[in-house]
Amino acid sequence: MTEEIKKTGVSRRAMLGGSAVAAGVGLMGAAGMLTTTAQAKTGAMGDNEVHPGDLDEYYGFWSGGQSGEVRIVGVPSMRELMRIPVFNRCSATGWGQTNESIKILTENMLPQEKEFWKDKGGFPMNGDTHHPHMSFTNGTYDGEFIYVNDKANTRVARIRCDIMKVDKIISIPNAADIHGLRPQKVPKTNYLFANGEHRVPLPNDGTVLDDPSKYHAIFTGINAVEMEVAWQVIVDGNLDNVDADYTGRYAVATCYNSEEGVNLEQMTSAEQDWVVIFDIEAIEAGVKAGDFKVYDGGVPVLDGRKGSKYTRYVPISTSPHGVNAAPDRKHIMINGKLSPTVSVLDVTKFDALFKDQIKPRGVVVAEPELGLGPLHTAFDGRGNAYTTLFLDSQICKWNVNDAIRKYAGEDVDPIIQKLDVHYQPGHNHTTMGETLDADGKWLISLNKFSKDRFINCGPLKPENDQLIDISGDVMKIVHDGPTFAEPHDCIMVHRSIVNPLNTYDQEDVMFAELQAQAKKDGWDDIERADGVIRDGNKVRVYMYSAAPSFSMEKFTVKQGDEVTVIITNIDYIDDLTHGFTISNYGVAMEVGPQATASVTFTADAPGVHWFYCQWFCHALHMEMRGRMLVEPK
Ligand code: RUQ
Ligand code: CUA
Repeated sequence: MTEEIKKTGVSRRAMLGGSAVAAGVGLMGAAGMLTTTAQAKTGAMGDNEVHPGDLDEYYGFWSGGQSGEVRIVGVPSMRELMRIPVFNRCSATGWGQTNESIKILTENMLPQEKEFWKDKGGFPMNGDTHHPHMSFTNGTYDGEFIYVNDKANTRVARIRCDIMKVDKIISIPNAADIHGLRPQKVPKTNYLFANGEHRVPLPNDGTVLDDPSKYHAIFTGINAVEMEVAWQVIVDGNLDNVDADYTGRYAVATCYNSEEGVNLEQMTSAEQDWVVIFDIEAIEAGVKAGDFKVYDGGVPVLDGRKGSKYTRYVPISTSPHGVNAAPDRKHIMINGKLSPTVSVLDVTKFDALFKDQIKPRGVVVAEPELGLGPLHTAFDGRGNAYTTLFLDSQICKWNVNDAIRKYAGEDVDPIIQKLDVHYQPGHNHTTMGETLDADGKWLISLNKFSKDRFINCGPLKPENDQLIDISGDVMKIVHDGPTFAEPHDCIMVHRSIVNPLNTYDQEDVMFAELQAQAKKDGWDDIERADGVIRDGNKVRVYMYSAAPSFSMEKFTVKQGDEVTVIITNIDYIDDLTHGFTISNYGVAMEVGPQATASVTFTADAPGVHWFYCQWFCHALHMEMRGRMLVEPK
């Protein structure tokens, strides 16, 4: 037993200091380990090692930044487990190439976007993901969906957590460049709140150009169930980050450009910017009452500029950035960025603010000075907050109640510890910290610069995601995790909440269209669809795959035919993914166990073209191939 305790790292300090309960849990964990192998052996002070064969305790969902993807990272091991293509083109899975993914990428484009992309491949192939967030029920994660923004092309996507694939992508009309994105937390995620960061004319059709006074920033409420824009609100200034409260009634967004400037000097000239508080019920009532205009996309656009009943503007020192609702249900942190402060708003005062019973600044109940460049704040569920200090390259741990007492005039120092991180942190996150179940075990600091922390890979350096143990009284860095382009933000979700499938369900809606087509083409069961259907110059090639072969060893088409290959993987065991690549045709896709996938291309090049399975699936995987014979015209 002593040996086990040492391995899990239940330290003498944890045993003796403050938390007998924590030590008890640690011991239970150690005892449990003797009988179970496949469980997380971590969580005790300072030990993030997940031994070979053991599993992580948390799913981390990481934004992939300019790569346009979302990644799954095991926490605390910090092992990258999977990449989910979202707005990017993925060579491994065929995302952006299969008919199924192209449908998702294009079906909700705006008419003018369709027109713009018509001769450019049909849709953008880049994205800039910042903020992945899971759907909530009653203030905590429910394991259903991950939502993520695309700042580069003004879109929002949804990932299904049962298969870890995107099922919806929508374009946001009227707004420019979605940055802040947060789900409603209570009673459940009915809305996603999305900030259009940059101000543009409304409509942005060229009638207004170099006249910034006519530009607008747009706050969007998305119906998260249907994935449709429900309404939009015009605001003064621009919009940066957003969070929803724990009553379900309000959302709060930061504004860093109250000057409405278009260059750096103008944007930072005022001493005061603000946060905008949105009253969701009032907005819904305004929509019902018809108090809106319609521009692009046929969605109601309400006027939420100063003086509107839908919003309140709370002055905050210049250029606030992150917005973080605390798990105490009551406080929302506004991170100062150019001001060394975090402003603490009290949500229970918002009703009075909207009734004009108090002044806007009356909702501020603390404003501790923490250090230079506060960007984002995380929580441990024990009353402490952790704020990234970008310029100081530190995490500042502080006590929320002490900050409130100090603001009220008491002589207390809310700052508990400052920890150097490496370097320039943006977001930070705690395990379950954006929910009511914040458990205070781990903190991640997503550092923008890694400089000297890794061997030199050339002028472009990785970011550095540092894992920090916050389970004890003192923060301690336990791991440096290099990452590529650029995880602005992440969440860490206890693994008990996320339950993905091991194989696809053949009845899944995502296969419905292919199944209907197969029926029309004469097969009752797509699992047995095997043959070539010609329809003018359109050719549909059906086959199924079972390791190590495709049901079809060759098929023949004519040069110029539009060929659709539809493959069902009838293997039903875990981890048996096949693929379909046609050489020198730029065609490749993943076909997961029990999945059907399809790809369409024009058979321009005559001759013999081998197709092969590109996911190693069997000892005879190299032999899993066949020929496409293209007859010349
Ligand atoms: S926001 S740190 Cu999108 Cu801070 Cu990047
Ligand atoms: Cu099937 Cu490789």
